[in-house]
Amino acid sequence: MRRVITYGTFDLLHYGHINILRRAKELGDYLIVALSTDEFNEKEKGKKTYFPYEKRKQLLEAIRYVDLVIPENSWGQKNTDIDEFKCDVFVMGDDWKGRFDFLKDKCEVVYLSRTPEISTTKIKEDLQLHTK
Ligand code: C2G
Repeated sequence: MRRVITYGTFDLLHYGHINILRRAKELGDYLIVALSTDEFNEKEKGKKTYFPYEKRKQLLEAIRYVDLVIPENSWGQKNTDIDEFKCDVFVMGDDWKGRFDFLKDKCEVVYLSRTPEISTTKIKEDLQLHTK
């Protein structure tokens, strides 16, 4: 079984996230999503999520492409995750291109193109415009 892993916050889940999860799953048979915890988001990413971890996890677990959701608590856990879950492929959007090449001695590293026109920031900005 070819196991794929990817990481992210996935807050205000949108079709750009679905696009990358679908393509990540196409690279194997089993997709693990390491979901950034609320604490990791706030302390390390400077992100305040709209939905808390448990809700974001619930949403991801409802996606047909996702087989397992685990917490992402630190930047440095990728090496141990790949070992622990015996991952064959590490996937991230190409906004991260090159940033995780150090994992290449453990598994395949694949950067997939982002869906350019959609982002959580854009959604929030559009909503603010429409509510004025
Ligand atoms: N993504 C995408 N298209 C978009 C928006 C996001 O393909 N329009 C992808 C990103 O490239 C990423 C994944 O969806 O691979 C999750 O995006 P975020 O939730 O923004 O994740 P990020 O904050 O980049 O966290 O340790 C790695 C980090 O946890 C990644």
